[in-house]
Amino acid sequence: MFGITPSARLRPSPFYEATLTEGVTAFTTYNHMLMPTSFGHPEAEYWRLIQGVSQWDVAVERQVQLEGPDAARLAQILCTRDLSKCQVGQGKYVPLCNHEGVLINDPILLKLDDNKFWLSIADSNIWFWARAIAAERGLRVKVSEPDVSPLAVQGPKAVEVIAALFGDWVRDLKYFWFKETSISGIPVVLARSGWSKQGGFEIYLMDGAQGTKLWNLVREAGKPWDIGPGNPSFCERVESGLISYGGDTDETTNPFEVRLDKYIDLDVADDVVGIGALRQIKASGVKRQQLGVMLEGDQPTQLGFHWHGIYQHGQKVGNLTNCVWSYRLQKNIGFGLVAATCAAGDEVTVQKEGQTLKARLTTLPFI
Ligand code: THG
Repeated sequence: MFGITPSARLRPSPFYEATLTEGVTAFTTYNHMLMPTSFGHPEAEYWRLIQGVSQWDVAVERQVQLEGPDAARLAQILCTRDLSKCQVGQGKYVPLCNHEGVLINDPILLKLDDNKFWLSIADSNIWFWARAIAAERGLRVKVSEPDVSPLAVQGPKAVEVIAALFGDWVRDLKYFWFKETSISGIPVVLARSGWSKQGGFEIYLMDGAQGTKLWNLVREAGKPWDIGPGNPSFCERVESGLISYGGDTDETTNPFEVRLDKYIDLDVADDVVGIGALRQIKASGVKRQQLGVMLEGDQPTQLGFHWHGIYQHGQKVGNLTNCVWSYRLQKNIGFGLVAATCAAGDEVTVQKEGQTLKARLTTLPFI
């Protein structure tokens, strides 16, 4: 294998040193940063998330801060979900679309104040986008990138670790809600969120100089529950049906095609970017949909990471956008972005370098 050369341009996470100490063995790049993807024991790391508690460096989920008298207007103009009832201290999962209704990011929006929001972004440049839209619309808002870096604590025992660190009040925190607080003098935002369906929290570190200190505090507090290092789990998120922007989407994918309908409010104001296009797409009918794909056979298959074709009755009907061996189902599973004429239960084939693999379409999530 090959190495990666860290540089200031590939911005180091405040938890970078701590993850090296933990024995990180692989990274991916995301938002011009490095994110750990393995600590060398993939199956053990998976079961720790499913049965215990795991801590993750997800500083790559950068914050785009909107601040000023028009911050709320800009947030709504950027998001195709109605934010009028969003309260201070509440987070929401919000699709962002371009003018054609194509999904360009799927952040979590945090409302810190009536005039201050964070977009906790997936892997695309929303700083440019927010600044350009704000300037074009003549809005009084400052778009900046604050010194904020999330550390996720995920798994069924996460609540115990977070309660040990912050107190029992965290047990009552509702999903996606958050609170500004501090721990051992480190300023943080504590949110109930995270990119898994195993439950958990995210601690948004607000002082990049204290990453190792925060990492070690969580590590110590988690000892009674056998906490260990991990990362967003490819296997768990596929089993749980969570989409990966840029992995399961391409430059033509709209949010209806990838099951984000419930996060779209077509009756928001006409000045919301992409809403006109989304209304038209909805009216004329969506042409593709996302379904589960379960391959035949019970041995792990390495499919590689580009989109393979999915075929039915000799015709190409779509693409397999990811595929992973499911430890819980003992099957190879993935997401299909397939024609609207396909249905769960249909038999299809996946083409892999001349090989034909039999598969069945399923509903999502798998588990
Ligand atoms: N945490 C933070 N920022 C992030 C992510 C995160 N930014 C990028 C990326 N992840 C955003 N994508 C998602 C996608 C799905 C969810 C969270 C972030 C999620 N979805 C639940 C679901 O689909 O069932 C619940 C959504 C709901 O019902 O409101 O949790 O992980 N800080």
